Amino acid sequence: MKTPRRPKLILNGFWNIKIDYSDSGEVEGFFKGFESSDVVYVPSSYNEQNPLWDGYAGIVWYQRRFYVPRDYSGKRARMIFKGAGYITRVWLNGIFVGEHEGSYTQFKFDVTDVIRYGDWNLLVVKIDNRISIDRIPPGRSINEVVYDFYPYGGIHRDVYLEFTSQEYINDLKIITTHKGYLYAEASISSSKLCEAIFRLRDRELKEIFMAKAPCINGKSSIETTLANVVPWEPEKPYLYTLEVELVVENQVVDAVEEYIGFRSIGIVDGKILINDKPVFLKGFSRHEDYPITGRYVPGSVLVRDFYLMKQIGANSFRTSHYPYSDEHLDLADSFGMLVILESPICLSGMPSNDDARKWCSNPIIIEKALKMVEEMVLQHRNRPSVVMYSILNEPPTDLEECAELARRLVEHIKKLDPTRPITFASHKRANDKALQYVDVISLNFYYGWYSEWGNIEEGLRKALDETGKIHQLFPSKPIIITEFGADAVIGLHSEPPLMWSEEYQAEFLRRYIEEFSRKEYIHGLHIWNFADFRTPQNHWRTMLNRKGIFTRERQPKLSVRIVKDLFSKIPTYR
Ligand code: BDP
Repeated sequence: MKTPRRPKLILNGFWNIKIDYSDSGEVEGFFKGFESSDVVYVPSSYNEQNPLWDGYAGIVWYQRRFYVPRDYSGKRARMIFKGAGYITRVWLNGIFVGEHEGSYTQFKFDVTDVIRYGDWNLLVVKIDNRISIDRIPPGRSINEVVYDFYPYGGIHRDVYLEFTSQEYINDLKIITTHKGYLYAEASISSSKLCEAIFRLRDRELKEIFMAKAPCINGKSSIETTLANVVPWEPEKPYLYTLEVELVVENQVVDAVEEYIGFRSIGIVDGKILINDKPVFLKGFSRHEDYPITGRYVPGSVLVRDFYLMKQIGANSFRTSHYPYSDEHLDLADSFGMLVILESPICLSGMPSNDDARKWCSNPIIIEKALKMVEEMVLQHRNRPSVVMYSILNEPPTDLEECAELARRLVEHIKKLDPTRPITFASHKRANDKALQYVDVISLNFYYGWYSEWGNIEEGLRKALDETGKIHQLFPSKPIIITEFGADAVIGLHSEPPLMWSEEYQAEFLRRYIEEFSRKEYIHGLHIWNFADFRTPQNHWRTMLNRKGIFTRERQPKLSVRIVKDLFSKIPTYR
């Protein structure tokens, strides 16, 4: 939900920071304000902003002062964090206002009664980014995590204060089809009689539809079917604006909006249908990763990423391995990307079956996992670009306990949003007990890299063989290859193509794309990865995971030309 008409105080910028190695800050009263001349920039992870903080995953305190003009008093004030973590605890003027767990979804605290109007305010934030087995995703220490990406911490995304009247619109839920069906529902906080005005505007902001609906039990909704809408398509991502105004006692007291697209998704006869047409998802699994800014990718870099993806002929990506920022997904909506939105539950390298069983059946973990997928769905469910949810990455779902966790996640999301198919990225092949629960099967393959190394043809044969077997087990479920790739260090060349050279990566991707795109039961190919990204330190990484076809700074490797040539021959609809 977008709120351009609401007044805001942006709290990005330079803050003070203090590292709290012994977690003594709460006892020592840091929340009332602490002494420190160290500086950190928001939004961005803290780790790379000072070499001394690199390699630290623990507790840090952030603080800043800000002035709130007197004009805002009498309004309702909420402080919004678009993404911070892993655990964020917040104090305003020494008073605790709330806590949130998880780094990749937004959270809000009502601070109306704590703000000093016409005065300076002190905001203190405690970030707890300790790595532990009971967190999502789990780990033991900074270099011993079950996932292959650097555990950045901090206030990664924007922070601001937003003001509304006492009566306001809490949330919007929108459902459309490419045939012009529109359902829009506003959740409303108001104890007074009220109504909402829904207005749909085209790209030129011309009003093409208007309806009013009363507030009933905290909601106001409309349902209609419009003639002659322009559908949202990957090749022509037409966006309309839906504005909703809240009217109390004949006054418009709040207004919000959403960019919406008319599009439908379906799974029929083993195919993925967008607007009733079978689609092929070609693109990447990505990361939000950039030098120095860490888990925050600046808008200008995102724009470059989208142009690069488009120029290669990609129409799709997966938000591996966590929900991406609103800016990132806004661009996906406007560039026509078909997005698989993935939860932060990444379990690639669970140390042992015993650990995995305990983790998957722990009621506290299950509750957290359900909450995290719920927050992800509620934040992004109105986006035309989001065409599928991925609940997990590489879970040990050959184990009953983990398959049961997958089943519960599917059940929970289906209740929140029955309109989108669900998948997860599987690596347990035919032993995976959770494939039965999902609409689309997603498989990750590294044969020819982690096994059959140096022998692409042998690896490819194995990958094709295993995929064929899974297709036979689930003939009505579309299959996507959500990861396949090989590391290449830019500038390393070799004839014949040897591992780690640009040639080996290019050859690996060429052969996988050629063979898999021929199979009629394969409906998508996502290369691992769009760009190189930072990982924990270990003996199988050269600081970065180098499976990007672009470097971390977004410069092309040899593969880019090969992939572009192959992707451009695969039509979006087929
Ligand atoms: C897969 C994981 C991904 C890794 C990749 C790799 O899903 O997060 O980065 O392997 O090893 O298993 O490159």
